[in-house]
Amino acid sequence: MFSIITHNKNKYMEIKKFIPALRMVEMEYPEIQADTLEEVVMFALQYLRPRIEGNYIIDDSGLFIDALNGFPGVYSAYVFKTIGNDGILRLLRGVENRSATFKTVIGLHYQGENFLFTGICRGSIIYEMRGNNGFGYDPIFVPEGFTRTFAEMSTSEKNAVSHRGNAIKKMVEFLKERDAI
Ligand code: ITT
Repeated sequence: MFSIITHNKNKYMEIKKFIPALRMVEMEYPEIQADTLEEVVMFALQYLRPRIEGNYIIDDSGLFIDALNGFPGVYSAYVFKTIGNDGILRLLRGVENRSATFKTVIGLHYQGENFLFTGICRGSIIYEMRGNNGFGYDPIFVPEGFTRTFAEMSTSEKNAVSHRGNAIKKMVEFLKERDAI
């Protein structure tokens, strides 16, 4: 049995495509202020250990914009809540370098031990919002080699190239090697 601890239904639906038996648990956990997603995830995994039965996963992701020296990065959730996609587009007004990287760190607690799996997706921030699928920064992000935003893709199309998809594929390989799924 695997649980994902999150409040984000979209995230759950993306990961469930790879692990159909996954269960969503909406429990609060502290997201510490740290310089890396890895530290945030490690702290949360340890915090949850006495509070969750069985194997569980958490996902912490962020959008790192080159021209903003990696901002919003570890602050992506707060920035999305405060200034949103409109705010990011405003910050990038007149900026030519639109390159950005999405990164996901998945923390897995499996049979008493913690493991991290990382995935990235390079791409660029476009000049307006496009598409209604997905969530968060999806309407302003076009992955490298594509012309559509993540918000203009199906969940399967996004999973094939996304930061989260890349992290999950590593975790799935790990679990298959152990006959866990
Ligand atoms: P949790 O309950 O799992 O923490 P969250 O939505 O707060 O859900 P994160 O902290 O991982 O998730 O995400 C940081 C921000 O980045 C948040 O505003 C998300 O909407 C956004 N984000 C994360 N993954 C994304 C993706 O695949 N596409 C677009 N935006 C994403």
